[in-house]
Amino acid sequence: MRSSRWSLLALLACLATVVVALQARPTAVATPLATAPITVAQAVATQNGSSATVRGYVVGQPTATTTVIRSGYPNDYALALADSAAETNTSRMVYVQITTSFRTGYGLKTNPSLLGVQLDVTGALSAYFAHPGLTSTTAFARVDSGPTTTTPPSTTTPSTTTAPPTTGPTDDYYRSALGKTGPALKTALNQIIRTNAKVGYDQVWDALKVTDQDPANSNNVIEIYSGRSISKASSGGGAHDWNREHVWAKSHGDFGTATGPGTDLHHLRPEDVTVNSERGNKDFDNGGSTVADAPGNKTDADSWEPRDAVKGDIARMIFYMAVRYQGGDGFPDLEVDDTVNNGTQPYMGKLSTLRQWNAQDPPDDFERHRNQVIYDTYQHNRNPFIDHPEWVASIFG
Ligand SMILES: [Ca+2]
Ligand SMILES: [Ca+2]
Repeated sequence: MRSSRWSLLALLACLATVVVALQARPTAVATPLATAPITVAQAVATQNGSSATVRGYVVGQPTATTTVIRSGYPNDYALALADSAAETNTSRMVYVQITTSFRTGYGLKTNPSLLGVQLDVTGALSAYFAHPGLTSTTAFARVDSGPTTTTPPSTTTPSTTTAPPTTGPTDDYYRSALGKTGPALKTALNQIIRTNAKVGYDQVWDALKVTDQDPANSNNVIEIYSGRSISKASSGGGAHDWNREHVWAKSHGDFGTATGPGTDLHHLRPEDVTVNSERGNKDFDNGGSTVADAPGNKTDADSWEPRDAVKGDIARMIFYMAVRYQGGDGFPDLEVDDTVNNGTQPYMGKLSTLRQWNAQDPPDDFERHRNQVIYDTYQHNRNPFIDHPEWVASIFG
């Protein structure tokens, strides 16, 4: 045993040497440092999901695909970089997602004086706001503070804030709900989110092409259950076209496709026509057999279990609908209950399973981006449970 283990170690050591040698030969001669920053023009042209450090000037905050504002910043979530500090054409900008730990230092609401400053930002070259982007960012540095610094340039930053803000970026939006719990929180959130603008059912096609665009392929959307990336142009009624799935089944409350809950983008998603039909109006719960056209999903006679990556997304869509629709505005009062087989009643289950899914699959970038696009561009209301998943337990606990 001992000698065979040593032989294995020796073999691995040899392999490692060969691999290092193979890697070292081509790169040592001509390639610049792997960490050398690229230009914004290069970043715009290289939206393939790879990691890169992009050097550019801060030219504002993107709030929609073709909108970059230069004052009155709403939050610390995003900034735009360009190769020229005077750039105003959004097609020559890259939109940078500012991840949580960098918002205090690089968000424009907190740091408006960053406008015009040159930055190096490291992240993934993939779409943000349905626009060439740099997402899942892992490092920010001011270029004027030195090329190799890894510490924040505290001495060169003109400090206009005396204390770091302890508030979140959407606190203004949720102001009247903050600090509330249970039914009072639900009522306050309903008052905030029920004022949404509404889109017609025909407009949903075009909106989904933006809200659900594949971050890796701007010609495609991602189907919610199957997870497939499919051409935006393949929308329609054919067997494997994509169409408009009502995650809160429209028969549960019988609201149909009239403007209102039947066209509310917060729960409408692209899905394969055949899979959409298999899901039908089933409630959500664990269990069943695998769906042939959408592996990872399961179904039985009375329920549907989506793939793991969207379990929380589904739950938060259902909880949004229950809070947004409280009756009194011409639409049914939708509610979540702890059963399946709800049929045409204005209920959707199963509450205990949906709570679990919300906890096990927290909001991700795709979901947050989608919420922001609906807020910025279409309905001007938010899904509170994507911004505050902990509110599910407070209201539906
Ligand atoms: Ca998810
Ligand atoms: Ca309700």
